[in-house]
Amino acid sequence: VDTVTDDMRVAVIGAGMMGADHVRRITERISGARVVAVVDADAQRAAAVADSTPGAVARPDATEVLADPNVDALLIATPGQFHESILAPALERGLPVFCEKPLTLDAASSLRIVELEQKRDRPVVQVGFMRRFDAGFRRLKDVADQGALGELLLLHCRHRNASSHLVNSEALLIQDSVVHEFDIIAWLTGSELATIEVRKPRSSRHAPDGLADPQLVLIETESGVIADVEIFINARYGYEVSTEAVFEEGVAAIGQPTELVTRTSYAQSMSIAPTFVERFRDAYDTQLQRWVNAARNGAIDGPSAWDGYRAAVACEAGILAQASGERVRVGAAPTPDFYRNQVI
Ligand code: ISE
Repeated sequence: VDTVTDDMRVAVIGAGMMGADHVRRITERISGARVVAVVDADAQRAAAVADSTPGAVARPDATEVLADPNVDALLIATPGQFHESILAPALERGLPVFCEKPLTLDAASSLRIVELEQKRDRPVVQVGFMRRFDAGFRRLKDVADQGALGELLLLHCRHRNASSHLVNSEALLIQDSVVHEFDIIAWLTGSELATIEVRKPRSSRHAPDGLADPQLVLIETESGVIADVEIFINARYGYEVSTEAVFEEGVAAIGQPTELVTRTSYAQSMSIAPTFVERFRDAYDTQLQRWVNAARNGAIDGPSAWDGYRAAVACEAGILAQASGERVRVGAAPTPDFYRNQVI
């Protein structure tokens, strides 16, 4: 940490939508950390973010910040295909890391990361599955854990984006978007995922070439819960992540856009978030504050690289299911003890 301000000095790698949002969050909304470097291959983008962040400099690549003794921690917000090449040297150096999802794009590279991490004395990589910090998802998890409505049987999940220009392939739809459901369903049910099947209805005319949108992903857990996930990333009307959970003695629903209801001109309307940045803003804040607090002590307080690995295994199965139309088994390795006492 900075001996004068006592702040953890963070280098943010990737200055796109999420990277820039995290820089603002660290600078303006949470405590105990400040951004000292912003790295992006696009020099203008890095400069634009660094210039509006007191004390931060722009850098063209991660090599320098990885070796800089004045950098205490990393936040990785580049696209997933670049994560491994930053995570590996960060782990060698033992830097605390917050890594946006997905950890990596496939199971083999995620496995390499968790193997490298296990050479350290405890987990140091926290993965950005921010839904686990969302008030609604946490309440749903409490209902499931406390058994107030009996056993959980079914989940109906909707995941809609108004439009998504970055997700433009079948695989990326799974790795970038459905990866959240793989994580949250395993977390909510406290069970490993067992099988995945993907069905494609007729596609929207707003879907990009080569991508069927929407798609229906059916996920069965080892505990026998079935989740149907509608993923629709060109839904046009706004951003919606909502879930209805069916229990033996009732249902519980979260994520309905009810924050602001207006009545005017003989009509009633509710505001809907335009993107995940607004919808999950509080969850992102809580997630990062908890990471900063933990990382200052060399620990994590949230989803681990193992959760990232498990999600990567599910993504591989999901991509196979998407291409084949078959129901595909998800075969993650058993959780090592190293990752067992992570309670989130
Ligand atoms: C994006 O990368 C996210 O992580 C969002 O949460 C998700 O809703 C969106 O579909 C992804 O593209």
